[in-house]
Amino acid sequence: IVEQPYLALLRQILTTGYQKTDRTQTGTISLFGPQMRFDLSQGFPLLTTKRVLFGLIKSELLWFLHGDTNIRYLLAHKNHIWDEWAFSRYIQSPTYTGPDMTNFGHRRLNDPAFAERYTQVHADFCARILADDDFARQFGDLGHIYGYQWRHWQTSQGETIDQLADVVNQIKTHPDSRRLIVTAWNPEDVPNMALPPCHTMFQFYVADGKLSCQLYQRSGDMFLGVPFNIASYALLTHLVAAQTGLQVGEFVHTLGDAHIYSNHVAAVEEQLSRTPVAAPTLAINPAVADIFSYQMTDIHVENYHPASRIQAPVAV
Ligand code: DHF
Ligand code: TMP
Repeated sequence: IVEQPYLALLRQILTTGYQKTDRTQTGTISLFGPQMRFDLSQGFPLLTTKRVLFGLIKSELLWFLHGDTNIRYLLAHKNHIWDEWAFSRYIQSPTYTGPDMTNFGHRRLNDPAFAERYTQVHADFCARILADDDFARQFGDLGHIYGYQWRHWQTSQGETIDQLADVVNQIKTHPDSRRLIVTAWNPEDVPNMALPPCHTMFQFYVADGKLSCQLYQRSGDMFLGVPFNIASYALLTHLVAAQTGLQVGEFVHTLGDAHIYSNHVAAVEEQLSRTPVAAPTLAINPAVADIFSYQMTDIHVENYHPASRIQAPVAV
């Protein structure tokens, strides 16, 4: 069962994790430095113990690959997973004159009247990002996050490094290289990001005609973010393998602070009570010329038979 390492880590954190306070004031149980390994030849690691919306993972990864950091592209694909971090910048700006949205992450959970106001202001915000170019430029952008660092890393000499194009070329020309690395963690630039990168750096490895990838993730929200991160890097590994004429090997997922938020514990217990089934498979259009040209319709999961969704609030 492909998702077994994920389920085992959830159990391990529940039983042996440390109680920790955190930036979002939610509270977590957490362990440091665990590792999960997924053999991509055994199936695509999209969880079956809850439905994970693959369309959101696909559009987020294509957004990174395009070097885009503006949520407008995500909204155009009905993807709202990054809204809160753009919204939070907007409501703190002088331009915003609507009802007080301070601390909206917690208040929308505890105060139904506020939640209703938030829903309206948030919907208006998204509609305006889509409709108004200037507004989108000003408030849709999350700053120098993944897409920017992967494709447009700025050097001290004023040059731009396309880390992703470089690494794909290196895999083709020097598959034995031990320097097949892409990093999103740019210490100088961290203050210019809506959220400092959680998936901070990844490395490729080629052996026996197979491409493997290891990710170092400094901070992992085990219930919400990590299922996305696993599927996203598995998909990236498949795309890079397709572009370099390799088969897929393993995805190795190493985490720093791996945590379950206190308000996700019941959801995690529900998920762990379920029995996983066979993983789906991935189908990619083989005719796409380069890693940057994939469109939504070029990528599909097949034979995905998950249990029902389990929803839980994201900590802002
Ligand atoms: N902050 C926190 N606290 N946790 C995160 O996982 C996280 N992830 C971010 C940005 N900030 C974060 C980007 N990735 C969801 C999944 C991934 C993600 C952000 C949010 C999420 O809420 N997933 C829901 C469905 C969302 C929907 O339907 O719109 C899920 O049930 O998987
Ligand atoms: P932090 O910056 O205080 O670590 O908060 C970031 C939170 O977001 C933390 O719970 C980890 C989570 N996260 C993921 O798990 N995966 C992701 O891809 C992103 C962007 C965030």
